[in-house]
Amino acid sequence: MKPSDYEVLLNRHPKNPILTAADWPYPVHAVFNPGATTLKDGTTLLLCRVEDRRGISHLCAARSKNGVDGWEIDPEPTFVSDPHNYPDELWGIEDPRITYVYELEEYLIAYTAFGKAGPGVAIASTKDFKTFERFGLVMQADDKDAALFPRQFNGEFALIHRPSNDSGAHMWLSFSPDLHNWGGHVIMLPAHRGAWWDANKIGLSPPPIETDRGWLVMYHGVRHHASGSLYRVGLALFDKDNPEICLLRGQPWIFGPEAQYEVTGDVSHVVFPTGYTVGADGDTINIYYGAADTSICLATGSISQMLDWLDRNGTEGISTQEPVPIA
Ligand code: BMA
Repeated sequence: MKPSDYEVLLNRHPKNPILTAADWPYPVHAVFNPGATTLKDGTTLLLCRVEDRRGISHLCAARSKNGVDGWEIDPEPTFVSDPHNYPDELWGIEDPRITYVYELEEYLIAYTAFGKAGPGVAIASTKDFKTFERFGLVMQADDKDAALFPRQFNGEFALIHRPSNDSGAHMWLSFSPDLHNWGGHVIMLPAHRGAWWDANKIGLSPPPIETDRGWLVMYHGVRHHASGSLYRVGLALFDKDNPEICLLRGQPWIFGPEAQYEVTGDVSHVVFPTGYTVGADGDTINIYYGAADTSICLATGSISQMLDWLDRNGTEGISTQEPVPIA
């Protein structure tokens, strides 16, 4: 390692991109930003965001024994918007994040519903990724980048989400006794200000990762510059029993667009992780991400190495700066 080399936490799979529009069993424009989970029989399931050739997104399941190749993709869209009954889904559904909730013994999917008011957060549940029950819109527009925790806190479900409002675009936490009624809204992690890679606009990446030391949270930061937006990924750790408490926040980003399939595409310079699976050793983590809003990629890391990196590269506390409105 040269002195100038930085520590690599996520290693890109040599077969990237592992899924593209060309793999689909029906005509689509792009596939990206997949939710991910491991089914009971060990199969990796990706619930992919699929943008059709009108620009409207739906979700489609792809299953693989090894999580890398041999994908079996549903022959038709798996979960589509229902604008007749849910007008908030008029222009499609996007960016699903899957959480297996132990108390319910089912999967909850938090996704972006795109309607006339803008993007909002909706929830659906499923046991088999074949039939789905909708809870409808739970966070009004403008809000996205949401996922549920797999456990309850003091008898309540908890949702991470990212409203954009006069106070900025920060990560928030909300709580609910029944998944329908939400309250107790608090800022979980504010965007930095100024020149930081995660200044002004941040959002959750995959759902929170449960570790012995607390909730490991990957989040994206959006740097706006003259030629567009640059999406990179950072790390933070939150208290196991009270996820409002940020224990450590990494200073540098850990993963950014570098490969050709990340720097060119429909939206260049975007890496956008939305799902993960954990290997049988309990430490290997497979991160599934959208590359340039065009394809689906895989990068692999180690949870213990990420925690160790946070010890060396993180600062304590929620933020060194107060959030301010975005100009
Ligand atoms: C975000 C979301 C993602 C998208 C990203 C980059 O706001 O809409 O779906 O991947 O922008 O375009």
